[in-house]
Amino acid sequence: SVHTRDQVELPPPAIDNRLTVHPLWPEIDRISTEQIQAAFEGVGGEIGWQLFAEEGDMRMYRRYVETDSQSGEMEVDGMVTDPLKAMHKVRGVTAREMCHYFFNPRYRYEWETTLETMTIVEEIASDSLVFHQTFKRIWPASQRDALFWSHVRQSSENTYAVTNHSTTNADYPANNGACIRLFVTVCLACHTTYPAGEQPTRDNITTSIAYCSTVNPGGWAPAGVLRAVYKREYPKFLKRFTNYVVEQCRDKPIAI
Ligand code: 18C
Repeated sequence: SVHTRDQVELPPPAIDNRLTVHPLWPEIDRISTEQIQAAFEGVGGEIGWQLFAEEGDMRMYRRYVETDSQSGEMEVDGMVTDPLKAMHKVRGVTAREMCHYFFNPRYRYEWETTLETMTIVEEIASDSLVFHQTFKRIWPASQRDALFWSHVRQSSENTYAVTNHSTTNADYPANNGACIRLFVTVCLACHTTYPAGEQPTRDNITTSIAYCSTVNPGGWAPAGVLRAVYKREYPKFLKRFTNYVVEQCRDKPIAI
């Protein structure tokens, strides 16, 4: 069959064989499966989720969690590691397209406003990469960096997800220079629907998005500043990213 260059690079519908023989495969598979399941669970039945941003179809919830910076145990007046859960609905783009733009490093600088630098540390497979990123510094805290694997997969029909999770690499040691290493677990899970009996088109598809994120700042950061930053940055990210994907897809053939 004939593929355009762009179609070949879309998230593959099945796990890439090169991933399943990589040392990180068991961890990538386990954490991705857990994260995708949790992303679709919603906030309805669970206690402690607090709505903090709402705009159109977008809802953002957080849970207050503070942990001890040494042991990672829960603690009062510790380091802020509030989990975030966001729900959104976007018309005119598919789950696969959403995940393509989130996963593929070629587009990252176009929608990710917190970035200072991004390096591809390892290409594990077509569906899995390892990244090193540095972020813009927030006064008065030290600059942060992160090292994480990123994996995109189809999890069921019309459902794709990207999971990012911190890892280590001897060539990128933590806390050895200007940056403090932060730890991140992020999942963008997307599910596309369209009317039964119809073919999917830009005019009849809707994609539901669940974005979950837990960031451990990795060292001291003032709690008030940190909560103010994420309260501003998460809504900004999700609006900007989804608008970006809608714009990119507008005149392209649909990729379901
Ligand atoms: O998921 C997102 N992006 C992915 C691709 O980049 C990937 C990234 C994960 C890293 C998230 C951590 C970002 C920390 C940024 C800190 C600096 C922000 C500077 C902004 C000021 C201009 O999965 C989208 C990610 C959207 C990020 C929203 C911000 C979350 C902030 C969480 C707290 C960070 C602690 C920083 C410590 C210093 C604070 C005083």
